[in-house]
Amino acid sequence: MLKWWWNIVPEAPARAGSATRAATVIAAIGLGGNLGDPPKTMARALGMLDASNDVDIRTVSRLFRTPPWGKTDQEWFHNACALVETRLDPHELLRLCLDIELKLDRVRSDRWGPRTIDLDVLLHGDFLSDHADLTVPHPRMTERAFVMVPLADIAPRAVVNLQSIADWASDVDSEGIEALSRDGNWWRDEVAPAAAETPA
Ligand code: A4P
Ligand code: MG
Repeated sequence: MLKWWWNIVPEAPARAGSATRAATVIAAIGLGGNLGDPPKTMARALGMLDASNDVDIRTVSRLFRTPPWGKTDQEWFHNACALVETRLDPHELLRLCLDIELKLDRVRSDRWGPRTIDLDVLLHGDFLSDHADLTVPHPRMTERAFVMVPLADIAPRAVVNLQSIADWASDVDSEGIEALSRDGNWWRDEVAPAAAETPA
């Protein structure tokens, strides 16, 4: 438990662009969608992440229904966040997320447009990167209630951009956001163990 907090609340200077392969780190993943059956698709994505040998789901937030942000003329979203323990470096974790999105019929059209599933690497240990292919912390995450409210469920004391996630969550406009589950077990109910899928 302590190790997780150390990993997502860096106490040592972050090394830009570096990550340790051998050790496991805690990463935070944001999930969202507004096409098809988003809770089911998000649950399948979590099941596929957990089925990977290199990723274990540690904690999942409650499931939320959220008003569309950025491009507002589209259906409301479902959103959640998860903390995972992983041996994958940030690039490998992003690749796994993109593979899972493809398997779940993600089609890329408009930026910020409708999607069956979106998996964002929000945080990865103390890794920092501002490269367009992989920006960590995820760009604009602290401005978005659909990220900060679920993330505050599972990592309120983690610090991003000099402020705790709990404080970011109370700063953002969370009007309209509604919790649809009492706890973070919603995804286990959606995916029967027998239907567990592998990512590759
Ligand atoms: N990329 C760079 N860094 C990352 C990262 N940390 N995690 C690159 C994931 N991807 C990252 O992403 C485009 C490329 O960004 C990836 O190929 C990867 O190399 P994308 O998912 O195809 O594009 P996108 O999601 O349309 O754009 P963007 O800017 O990532 O949008 P967001 O930030 O994901 O926002 N409103 C509500 N209520 N709920 C939502 O979930 N989502 C969006 C999309 C807009 N409005 C929303 C929601
Ligand atoms: Mg995205």
